[in-house]
Amino acid sequence: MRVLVTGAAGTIGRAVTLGLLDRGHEVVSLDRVPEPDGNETPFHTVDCADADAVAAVFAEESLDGVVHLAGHPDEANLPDSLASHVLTTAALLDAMVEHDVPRLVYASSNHAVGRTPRRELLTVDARPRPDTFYGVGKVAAEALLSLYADRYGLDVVSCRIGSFLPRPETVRHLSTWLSPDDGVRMVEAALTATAPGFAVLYGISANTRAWWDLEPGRALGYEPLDDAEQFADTVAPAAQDDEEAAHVGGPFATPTYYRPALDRLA
Ligand code: 15L
Repeated sequence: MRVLVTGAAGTIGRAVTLGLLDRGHEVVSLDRVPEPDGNETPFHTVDCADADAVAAVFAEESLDGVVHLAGHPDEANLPDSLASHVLTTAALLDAMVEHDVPRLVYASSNHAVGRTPRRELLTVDARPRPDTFYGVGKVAAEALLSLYADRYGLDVVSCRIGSFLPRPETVRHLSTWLSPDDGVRMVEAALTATAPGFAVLYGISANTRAWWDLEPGRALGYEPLDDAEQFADTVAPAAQDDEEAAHVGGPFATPTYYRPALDRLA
């Protein structure tokens, strides 16, 4: 497939780009930062929230799908969160409709359901329950994906990613880790699954202590091979572990987590 990867210069973007190239796909890269040294793909320096600039990329490139990874990966105020996650997604979806690009894989986040109290394995049917404005942005972006799947027949897979890291660093990560190799497996499965319509999966590795249901991903062909448990001996317990285990969003769901839009009320 010939795939546009947004956020291609970021941590997940670099891993996914190399992984897709290794697996025989072609990648067209897009990021708002300049082309990184060593990049070997066509590269567009474009802010995804700029709908005209996004449309120009689609007019120039022939594409089979989009992997939308761009977006500020942390809490921000509400307008910035909506621009970063919702406006960027809308610009891409509109361009896809206009240019008949049928498939989008979206980097959503566990923080779309992060305020869910952590009890039994969380399914994809859980109600949207964001823990931050970041999570609100992801919920709203998923709503847009659903709208465009229903209205225009696009195939869209929303991957609620856990903790994408070289290796787990905290006790929570032993449940939420997504290894770089599994991240590539996840994206490729979501790109190639037969007619998913609008689908959601949890983007984690096959962690022994997983908090989220892997079956929706498996139904789309995502078979994770790594398990954070192999690193359990290297992860030291910390004072905040219990608090981080209270809700699935971990630190983002704790009472003291940074809340920029409320600063002026303090
Ligand atoms: C995310 O969605 C964030 O982008 C990342 O910074 C981590 O906080 C991760 O979730 C997580 O929950 O560990």
